[in-house]
Amino acid sequence: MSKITDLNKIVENGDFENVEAAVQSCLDDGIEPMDVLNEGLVEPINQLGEKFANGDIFVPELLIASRAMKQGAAMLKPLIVSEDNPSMGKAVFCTVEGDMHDIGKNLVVMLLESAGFEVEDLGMDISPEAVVEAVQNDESIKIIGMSAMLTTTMYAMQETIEALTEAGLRDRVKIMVGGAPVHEDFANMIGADGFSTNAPTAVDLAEKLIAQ
Ligand code: B12
Repeated sequence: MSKITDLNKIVENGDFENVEAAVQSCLDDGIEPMDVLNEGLVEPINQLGEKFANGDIFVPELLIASRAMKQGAAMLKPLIVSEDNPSMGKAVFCTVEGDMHDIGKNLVVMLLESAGFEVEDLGMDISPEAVVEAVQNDESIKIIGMSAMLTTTMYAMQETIEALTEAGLRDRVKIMVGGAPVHEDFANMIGADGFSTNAPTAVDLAEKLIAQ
């Protein structure tokens, strides 16, 4: 079995005690940190998503696998995010109110940081008011990124944009949105400035928005 397959199994089983050793073993074999992240850690989460959708596994299994994935990703972060990148600009990111999915958001944040953006990560289940407060408190914030993974919580993005408009802050920032249920028509409908489907294209989008 390859080292990546070993790591896949460890994440799938939520075996957080062994995840760091398995990540290290991949790195020792010369596998690039980004490949360890995508193929070793994210891929098993995607596969578990299919099993979850089919009713073959349930929330607890997803939760423990997610924890193992996050532990491995935390170990890779210093290898992916360079500290001495020139600043491309400041962004604030969150998963919207009511939503506890943060794996995708964390990946986008990690790649933005590696591309030279400074990112304030507010976390998950973040209210529109908290986003408004973060923008009010820091004039250097140029981009807001919002993630939603549930069809029920994606409308919290719209509420957040409305709250920013009411606070007179909408024109000061560019707003990008993403997450599995989010699509371009929805992004346009709620008045976002951009949308993308994955972390690398999210970086391209942020660079485009900051240049506008
Ligand atoms: C892991 C997971 C969980 C974990 C989350 C752990 C965590 N800390 O994140 C836990 C167990 C907590 C969970 C809970 C629930 N979940 Co869940 N979960 C998933 C699962 C399997 C994977 C999500 C994931 O991490 N994918 C991997 C990452 C890398 O991909 P991603 O999130 O899509 O992110 C990428 C892009 O979307 C994009 N992106 C993401 N954010 C942003 C932001 C910006 C600005 C941009 C530009 C791009 C961008 O870039 C990312 C990187 O490439 C999905 C299935 C799926 N196929 O998505 C279900 C899924 C999202 N969950 C679902 C459900 C139903 C639930 C629960 C309601 C289950 C329950 N009965 O309790 C709860 C809800 C809890 C809540 N209030 O949020 C459904 C949603 C259905 C729907 N239509 O709304 C899904 C689709 C599963 C399914 N098929 O039924 N879940």
